[in-house]
Amino acid sequence: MNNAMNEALADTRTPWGPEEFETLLRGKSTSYHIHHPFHVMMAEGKLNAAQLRGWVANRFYYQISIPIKDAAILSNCNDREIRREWILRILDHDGFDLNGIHDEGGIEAWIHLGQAVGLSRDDVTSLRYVAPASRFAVDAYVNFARRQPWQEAVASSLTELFAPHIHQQRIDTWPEKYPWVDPTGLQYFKNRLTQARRDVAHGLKFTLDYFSQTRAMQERALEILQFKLNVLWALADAIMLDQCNVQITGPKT
Ligand code: AHQ
Repeated sequence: MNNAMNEALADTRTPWGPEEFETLLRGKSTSYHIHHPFHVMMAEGKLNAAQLRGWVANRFYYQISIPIKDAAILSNCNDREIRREWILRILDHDGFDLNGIHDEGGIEAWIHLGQAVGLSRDDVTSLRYVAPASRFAVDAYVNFARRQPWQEAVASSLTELFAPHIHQQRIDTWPEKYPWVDPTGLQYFKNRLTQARRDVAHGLKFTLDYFSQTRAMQERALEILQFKLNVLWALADAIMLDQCNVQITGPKT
């Protein structure tokens, strides 16, 4: 356990009750990237085809980094019960063949989203269209999970408290705003509606319990959530800058 965590454990102030702590966590929804100008433009149908393609191509780097992030948490976590739950997140993204059940996984579904908006598989998987600042934002999240105590990395995943809203918004708006997009590409967002809710049920229960040992630890959990909200906001900044300056015409290598 690092020094910051030890100091937080020593705090003698009365912690917030679970309801108040959860309300404070959920109150950070105002910083969620659904409010970012780029996502507002997307929901309003104001992105052109190249900008929508650019978003899908850039976000692929986030998608392939999630299982790496989750594997970092597993490698730091000495609690078998937590690992039994957390490993499901890797299977959700990488897919699996288990006891005759095949699941292509979310990374493959995101490649299909790329094809649905007119990118080739290679356009997406080559990462040639991922802006440097997009990589920087995503790498900050993966390195946080590698270096911080696994309990803190669990708390950082709680931006997914707000994810069902943005997934549903895309499912609801793209068919009308972007009718040229093959609707089967939206399957990724549909899958996340249930997966995110399962993830949040587990991550929130753990966070409300573990970080309620002291008020300082609860304040640390809010700080961690704000860090991850900033990661998502910075990723949207990167994509917006990338897509407002340069259309997808040439590789970024
Ligand atoms: O597709 C997303 C996803 O698989 C995850 C995992 C989770 C995490 O571990 O941090 N967060 C997350 C998110 C996904 N999609 C984002 C979006 O806007 O499509 C939202 C993001 C999140 O809210 O953290």
